[in-house]
Amino acid sequence: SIIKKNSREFGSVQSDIWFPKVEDELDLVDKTCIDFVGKLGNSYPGYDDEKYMSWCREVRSYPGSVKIDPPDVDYPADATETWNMLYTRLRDLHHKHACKEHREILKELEDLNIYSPLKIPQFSQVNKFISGKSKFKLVPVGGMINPRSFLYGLAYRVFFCTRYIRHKSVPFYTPEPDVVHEFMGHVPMFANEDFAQLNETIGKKSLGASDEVIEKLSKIYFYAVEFGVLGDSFLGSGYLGSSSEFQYVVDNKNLIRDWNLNEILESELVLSDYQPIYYKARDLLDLKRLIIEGTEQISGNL
Ligand code: TIH
Ligand code: FE2
Repeated sequence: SIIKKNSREFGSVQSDIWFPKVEDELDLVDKTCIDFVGKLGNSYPGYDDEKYMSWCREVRSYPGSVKIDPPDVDYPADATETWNMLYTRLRDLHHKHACKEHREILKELEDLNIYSPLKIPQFSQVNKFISGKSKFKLVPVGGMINPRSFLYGLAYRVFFCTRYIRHKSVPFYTPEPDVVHEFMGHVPMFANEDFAQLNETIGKKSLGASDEVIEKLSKIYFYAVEFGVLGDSFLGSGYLGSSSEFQYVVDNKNLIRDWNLNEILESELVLSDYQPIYYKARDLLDLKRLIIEGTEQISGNL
């Protein structure tokens, strides 16, 4: 189905670095992804499972566009089984520990039968739901896309999103984003307008920004959205989709510190293991305020 185009345009932003001035130009961004298969070689989970690897290659290669939803993915039985097993484990953790905004939307998605342990959600249905709530939409990419392009998407309320699933042999933690991470971690919060604004704020500051500012924005995004904590409940999509890291952070509250921009900007991102430190805000509005202030500070507008 053709999806509604948003009316954002950023033609007045001045920079020598190319960036999309209107939403359609998001189709022209560099879609280069981290090559985890190349990096890990035969220790990549599923490396010897030829059927799985060729299925993943095909799903990854679909050229996504902001103009149209992709056709539904045909998930093999193995994939749905992995989803079912992880969904069942995660749902329990979510009920107990996820922040209330996330929990409420997950319930709504289940009531509408968009989410179920029995089938992996499809972009067509999810986009209809979240675009009706916050105008955010998912656009498919082949893996963990480079940070600049990823942030450019957020400025237009576009979330570049993967569609393959981790291999069944190593299900509880993966360094790579996949449908479990996206749908159990990220997607529900896009139905929340404050969260949408928080993401859009980070995205707008990235348009035509220097590499240095992109790196700082990526760190803010990472510690807020991927691994953030709200008071004593949990928001970060990085662990909300990983049953092992979710349990780990719940059991290790001593690792959670108050939000500290300077510390965050000095830290190195950990992409392939549990986080050594997590940062918390009081609640979602507090986090949004911290993001607005933080992003203004680093892009020199304060
Ligand atoms: N580690 C996460 C998981 O197992 O679901 C995946 C990712 C977190 C952050 C980026 S990808
Ligand atoms: Fe993510």
